[in-house]
Formats: sequence, structure tokens, C-alpha cells
Amino acid sequence: MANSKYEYVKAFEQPDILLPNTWIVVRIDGRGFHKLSDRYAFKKPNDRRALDLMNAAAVEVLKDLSDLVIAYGVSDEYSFVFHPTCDLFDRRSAKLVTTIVSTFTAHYIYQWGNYFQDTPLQSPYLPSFDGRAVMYPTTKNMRDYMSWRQVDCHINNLYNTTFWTMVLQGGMSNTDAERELKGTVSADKNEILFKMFGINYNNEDEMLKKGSVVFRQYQLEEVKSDPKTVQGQEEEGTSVPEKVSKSQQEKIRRLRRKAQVVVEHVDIIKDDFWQQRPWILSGKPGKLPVRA
Ligand code: DGT
Ligand code: MG
Ligand code: MG
Repeated sequence: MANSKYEYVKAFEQPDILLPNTWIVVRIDGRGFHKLSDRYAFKKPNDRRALDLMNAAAVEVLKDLSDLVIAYGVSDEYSFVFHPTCDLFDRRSAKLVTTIVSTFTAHYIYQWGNYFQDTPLQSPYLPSFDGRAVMYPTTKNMRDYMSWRQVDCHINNLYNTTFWTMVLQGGMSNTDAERELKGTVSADKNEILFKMFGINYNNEDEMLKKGSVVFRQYQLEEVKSDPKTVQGQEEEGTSVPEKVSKSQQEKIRRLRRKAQVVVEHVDIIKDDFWQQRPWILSGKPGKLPVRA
């Protein structure tokens, strides 16, 4: 590019490179979805179409960005996780966040009609998402982050399920239901659901209770009996990030693209999930499932 007298403006650009060797979580969240869900008459408290659409968009993001190892979604939010060895966009925060937000939004809008067949999108009431990147220095921190989101999903869903059952089935006003639920713990809500409405919360849809976990599927590994041996964690404390050559990175990307991206509604708080799927924490592709 030719030099010009204007080029000095480049000096105003600030570097925003995320720390090496850290987990990067990009969380996106629907903007004003309280209003949006009213406008498009989402079912309360959960609209399967809306959640399926979120999941479909997240799957496309994982397919597009092979550096992502896992994503977790609940309500109008999704957390996308890059492995500590990820070198995409030289780990520039804005590039990572904006790419995820815009790719997700594009697919969300593109696929809207597949899920909301009778409710077309209308300008200016169009879905949009914000996003941020957070770094987690240890695998424990990253897993605690994921656990935090899944616990949040459980707490909110139990509350919302109880609240909306009291209103929609019990004929209570919103204010009365809110007052009734004030100060209750999980056991109280379970009891209200069961005693008053015959609903066993345990039998509710797994997607609603656990949220959605998106990842690449390889052959599951046996769970080891020693809980301390979750793969990937033993590498903790390595001070120098493992340098992966460009050609090696390309090979890993190709292998990742061969794997199927799946959505499951499972517990990610306990060790089992991570032990059975060591490729998520190790960042190294597993064995492809043998197809029938
Ligand atoms: P924000 O994120 O600050 O721009 O504001 P909101 O309105 O997006 O609030 P947020 O993200 O804290 O909460 C998500 C809202 O989306 C919440 O009001 C409920 C609504 N929502 C999400 N999924 C569903 C659904 O499946 N059904 C219904 N009825 N509402 C939903
Ligand atoms: Mg929101
Ligand atoms: Mg939200």
C-alpha cells in the first residue's frame, strides 16, 4: 500500500490481543429478547422453536470455526469456547467476538423461517446479539464458568416453570405468583409443582433443565475411576504454550471438519462428560465414530 499523509491514523488503533495459553470464552446474548419474545409470541416460559433455532445457529458457528471446542446455550445466550492453543486471528479479541456474533446472527436470521413458519420477521424488530470475550487461565476456571451457566439454567428454569404453571394453569396473577415464590428454595418449588399441579420437575424436557451443549462427536472414551485424571488438566502449569506449526494446525482443522457437530442436553458440571470426551480439553481430535 502506498504511503500517504493520512496513514498516521493507523497509530490510533489499539492492540486487543488476548493472553496466550488461556481459554477464551465468547458469550453472546440476545439484545432486548424480553421484548422480542413478546413481539413474536414466544411460548412461556420456554419456546422450543426459539431454543432449537439458537442451537441450529450455534451448530453452524462450530462448523464454520473449527477452533471452537465446545459451546453451551441457554435462553437467549450462547458461550463459545476456544482452546488455549487457539491462534485464530492472532487471538485478537474484537475479531473473534465480532466474527462469532455476526456468523451466529446471520444463521439465526437465515433459519428463522424454518422454526417460526407462521411468524415472519418484521423490520425493524430484528434479532441482534451482543458479545464479549473473557479469558480463563486454568481448565478449572473454564469448567467452573460452564458449571455456573448450567446451574443458572437450572435455577432460572425451575423458577420460570413454577411461576408460569401457577399463572397459566393455576390462574394466579403475575404478582400473586411472584409473592408466593419469594424466598422459596428449590425443594419448595418442586413441591408446589408436584402437589398443586401433579408435575414432576424431573420429567421435564432435558433441554430445558440442562441447556444445550454443542461439540464435535468422536468415539467416547471409558470413564477412568480416578477423578483427578481428567485429560487436559494434567497439562496445567505448563508455562510455555505448545507451539503448533501452521501445517499441523491445518491438519487438525481438517480432522475437526470431518467430525459431526452435535447438540446434547447433558450434565457438564460432573467430570464424566469431560472424561468421556477428552478431545474437548486436549484440543486434539479424537477417533471418528465407526459409521454403520
Ligand atoms: P438484554 O440482554 O440486556 O438486551 O435484555 P433481554 O431482554 O434480552 O434480557 P435477558 O437476556 O436478561 O433475558 C432473556 C429474555 O429473553 C428474558 O426476558 C426471557 C426471554 N426469552 C428467552 N428465551 C425465551 C423463550 O423460550 N420463551 C420466552 N417466552 N421468552 C424467552
Ligand atoms: Mg438478552
Ligand atoms: Mg440473556
